[in-house]
Amino acid sequence: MAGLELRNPTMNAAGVLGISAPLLKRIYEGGAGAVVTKSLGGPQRMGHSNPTLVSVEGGALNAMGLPNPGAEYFVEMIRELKGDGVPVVASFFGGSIEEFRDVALVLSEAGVDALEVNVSCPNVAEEMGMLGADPMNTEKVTEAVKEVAKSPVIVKLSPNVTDICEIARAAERGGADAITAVNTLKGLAVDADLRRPILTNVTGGLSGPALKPVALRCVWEIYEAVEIPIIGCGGISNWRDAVEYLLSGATAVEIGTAAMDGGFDIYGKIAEGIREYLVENGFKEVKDIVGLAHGG
Ligand code: RRO
Repeated sequence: MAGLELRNPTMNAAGVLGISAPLLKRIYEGGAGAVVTKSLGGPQRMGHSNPTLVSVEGGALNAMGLPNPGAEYFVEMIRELKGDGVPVVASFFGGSIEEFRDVALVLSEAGVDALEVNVSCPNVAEEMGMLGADPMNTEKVTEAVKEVAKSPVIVKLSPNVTDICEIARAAERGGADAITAVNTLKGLAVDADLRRPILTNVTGGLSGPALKPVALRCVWEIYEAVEIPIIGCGGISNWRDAVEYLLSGATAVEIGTAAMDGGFDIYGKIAEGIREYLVENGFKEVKDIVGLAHGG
C-alpha cells in the first residue's frame, strides 16, 4: 500500500498503546502488519489533566491533549523497533506548517517506514489539531511534509468536517500517498450527579463501535473522490468490521479502542479472520476486495 509492504493489513490506531518501543513491539508480536506511534510533536507536551478518558455508550471519549515526549526523544525507540524488524509508522503533528515539516524531517531521518500526518486531533486549539478542517491548510501541510519525507506520507483526516472529500482531495493535491479515515468524532459526556462535564477538557473524541458507521461512510465517500489508498479507522472490533472497511474502499485498517478490551492478540486474530474470509470466498489477496461494495 502506497509503497509500504505489510505482512497483513492491520495496524494499531495512533494513540492506542503507541507510547514506547516495548509496547509497540508487543503490538507487532500480537500480529499487526505495522505499528503506529502516539502522535509526536516538536517539544514534549504534558497534555490535559485528568480525567482524560471516559467510557461511553458504544465506545470511549478521550481528550488526552497530545501528550508526548517529543519527536527527538522517540528517535531511539524508532531505531530499536527497526532493529527488531518492526515496520513503524510515525504519527505526528506540529504547531505550525513549519513545525510539521521540522518534525517530519526528524522522524524521517530516524528511518520510519511511513509518516502519518495528524491534522485532525479534536482536543486542542485549531492550529495545533484541526488544521485538517481547512482544505488549503491540509494541502500546504502535506506539501511541506512531502518536501522532506523519505518515506510514504499518509494524512489522517477528521470526521468533524462538512465535506471530508474536499479535504481528501486537498491532501491528494498536496502529494499525499495515502489517507487515514478517520480520527475521533467530537463529543461530550456529562455527569448527572456532579452536574458537570466528565472530561477536564469538556469535549473529547469519540472512538469505538459507535464511530464505525460514520467512519465507514467517510471511507466510502473518499474512495469515490481520490485515487490514493485509504486506511480505514473507527470502531473495528473484529474481522467482519475490517472486511466491511475493505469492501468500502480501505486497503488497510487501524484498530484502537478494541485493543483496550481485546489485548495485543486482536491484530493477529483480525488478520487471520480477513485471510479466512478471502480463502472461503475465492479471493487471492486483499486488493481483490478493496472497494468491491461499490459495484462495477
Ligand atoms: O491526544 C489526543 O487528545 C488525541 C489525538 Br492527538 C488525536 O489525534 N485524536 C484523539 O482522539 N485524541
